[in-house]
Amino acid sequence: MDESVSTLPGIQTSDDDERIICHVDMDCFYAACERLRDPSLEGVPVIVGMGYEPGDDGGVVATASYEAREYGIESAQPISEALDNLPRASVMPDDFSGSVGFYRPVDLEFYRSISDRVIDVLSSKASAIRVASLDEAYLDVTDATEWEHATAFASELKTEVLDEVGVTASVGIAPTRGVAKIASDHDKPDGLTVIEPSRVRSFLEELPLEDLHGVGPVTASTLREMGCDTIGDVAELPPPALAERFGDRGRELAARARGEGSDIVEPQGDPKSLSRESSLGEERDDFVAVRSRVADLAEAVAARAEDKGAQYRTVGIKVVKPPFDIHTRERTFGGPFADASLVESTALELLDEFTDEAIRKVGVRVSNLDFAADQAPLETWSGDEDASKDTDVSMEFEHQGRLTDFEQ
Ligand code: DCP
Ligand code: MG
Repeated sequence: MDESVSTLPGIQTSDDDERIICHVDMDCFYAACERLRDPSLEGVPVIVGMGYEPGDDGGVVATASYEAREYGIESAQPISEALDNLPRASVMPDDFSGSVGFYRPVDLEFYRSISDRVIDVLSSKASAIRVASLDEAYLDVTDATEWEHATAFASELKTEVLDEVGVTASVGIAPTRGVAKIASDHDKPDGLTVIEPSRVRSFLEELPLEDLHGVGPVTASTLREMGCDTIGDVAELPPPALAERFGDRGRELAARARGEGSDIVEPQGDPKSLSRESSLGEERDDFVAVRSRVADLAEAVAARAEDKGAQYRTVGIKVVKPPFDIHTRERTFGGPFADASLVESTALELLDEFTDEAIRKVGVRVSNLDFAADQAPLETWSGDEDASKDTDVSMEFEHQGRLTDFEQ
């Protein structure tokens, strides 16, 4: 809980609620990258080998496309074994027919460049992102969606990654990182699985033991000896029995099997923006109350920026009108500053456009953050009309459920 917020009365932030965590994992990532470079590989078995040289049979399989997996080819398998299952194609992919595979050596630099582009897309959708590997990231999307819109949110995220980068992602949304990861894997490839808080236990119940993070073949066989066939069986075991068998790890397994786990997405590096938002109840039709809420949020955001030692150049607001129409407005100043009253007055001016409209949620954001520079003297930008501009980005948020770039 952010102290600077808890001290301000009347503000309920999403920190008080259950968080919405999204896990994104690209499908057969290295093979998907090879297909970007050579579209004729679309639809045919592709095998990417680590330590593999074209025409040779050394190295191991880094990944195989789903077509190749049907021939029993999987990550970490020696290339020589893969070649036994699926001989090397001697034709161009365009002339492909029959049971042959297209083998390619790993090109990490290229895959990294594709990964960066995917991460850029994902970053614009989340208030926090943790990149777990080249093809995998956790996103905190609590402020960007709501449970009832989570499926549409995930679907748009997938479409945007596909449109902008050209690769498919599987997405899982759940209240914890662990369950979100299981969810993204649940329906691969091109998967989309949303597990709302009330469904976590029933979702996990029937899944095989190996779906639980930290359970490999050895742990799975020990659990089977203890009478467990599913994750649900592990959740039912008395925790002391697990602790006796596995020590501290046993307690962790028990918690994971019950769907308990962290919902904190700890971002790498400095955030790109800081924002606070808040749902309105009774006061949604009372514009004086809406203004007062925005003023409180502005104060909270400025305090948070001060805590983090951040200055900002841009102040923005987000207004959500029923049922789910998101509008953002922002103003960028000529130099970085840190001034709570200017955040407040700017946010309130931007809000004026929505005077007396029904509003269900409001937010305030500062962006264009600067963590190093000393504060520029006020005169370098204040009152300088040319240096400040209103940016109307509402067009981006026209249709219902459209995601906002508000919480970058
Ligand atoms: N990788 C690797 N060696 C492994 C496993 C993976 O080099 N033993 C690389 C190749 C993968 C990438 O990491 O493309 C991502 O790993 P994943 O486990 O996510 O596997 P994929 O993305 O290939 O397939 P999936 O569709 O199952 O996610
Ligand atoms: Mg993957």
